[in-house]
Amino acid sequence: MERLSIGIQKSGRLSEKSLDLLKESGISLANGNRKLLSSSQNFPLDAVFLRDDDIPQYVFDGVTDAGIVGENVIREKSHELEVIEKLGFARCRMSIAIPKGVDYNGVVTLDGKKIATSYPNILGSFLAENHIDAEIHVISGSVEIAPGIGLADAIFDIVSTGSTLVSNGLKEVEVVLKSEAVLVARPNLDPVKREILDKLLFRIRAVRKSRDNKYILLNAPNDRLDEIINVIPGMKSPTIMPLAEEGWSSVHSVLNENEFWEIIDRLRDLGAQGILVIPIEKMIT
Ligand code: PRT
Ligand code: ZN
Repeated sequence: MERLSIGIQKSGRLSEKSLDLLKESGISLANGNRKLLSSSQNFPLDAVFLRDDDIPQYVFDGVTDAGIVGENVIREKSHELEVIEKLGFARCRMSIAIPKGVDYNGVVTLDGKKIATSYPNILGSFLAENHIDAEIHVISGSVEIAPGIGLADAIFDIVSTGSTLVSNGLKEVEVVLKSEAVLVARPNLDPVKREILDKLLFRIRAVRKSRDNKYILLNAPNDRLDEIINVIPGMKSPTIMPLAEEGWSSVHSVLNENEFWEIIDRLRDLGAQGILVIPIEKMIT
């Protein structure tokens, strides 16, 4: 029986959310002790636990068939991998930052400067595209301290909240890349593995969709029913059932997380009562 192997970060910012996603997709992994490899008993998938930087190469070489890794790492390693799906977690940006007291007048400010980074390829392409001649100084950790100790004039690194930059006296001046975790696969997987990957993808999409949506139940006075239904987008159209109490109906539908509070407020204004909001476990549309 063919199985699909997938590279997962062994420990770090991606590990837990990657495993959660597989778990919510109904794929059990015996992973108590984080061995190198864990085989699922209920889905033809083997998880291989790796350093995130190694995942693109492993997938490219066919050591694993697929992987979950940050787009930033994929771009830096520049292998020909197929990005199957963006996964919506580990969001960050890759930016250039300079000491906060230094004036910035666009990318030309970087001409002739020394920039410290662990991502020389992404930075190199950005500088080349903008015809900037700067020196790239590769360091592997704690890039943010480089300007403070006189090692570089600027840095290029991952930014999330920006607090690391602030606490090192730096300001973000160019966002070069936005990144999030992605599911990647080797191009030209054999058809059986491709089929397993498609099944996995179908489940991942159902899980992600359900996370974005809530099931809503409410009681509506019949004379405002049309207005209330207009406010609720729903998957198709809402389910409406008469209540035992004369003149009232029960309305069931699905709401997107993003528009949730606004819609709830409008529903209350229209006289909706007994509003219940329930998480959706899986959503297949
Ligand atoms: O051991 P291994 O090599 O597997 O892990 P790692 O240490 O290389 O990576 P890890 O676990 O730190 O990050 C994995 C991936 O998470 C990265 O490749 C990014 O795609 C993503 N990610 C998301 C981040 C951040 N957010 C993040 N904030 N990776 C790193 N950071 C660091 C950043 O380097 C900087 O030092 O956090 C600091 C900035 O954070 P703020 O919030 O202060 O701006
Ligand atoms: Zn790493």
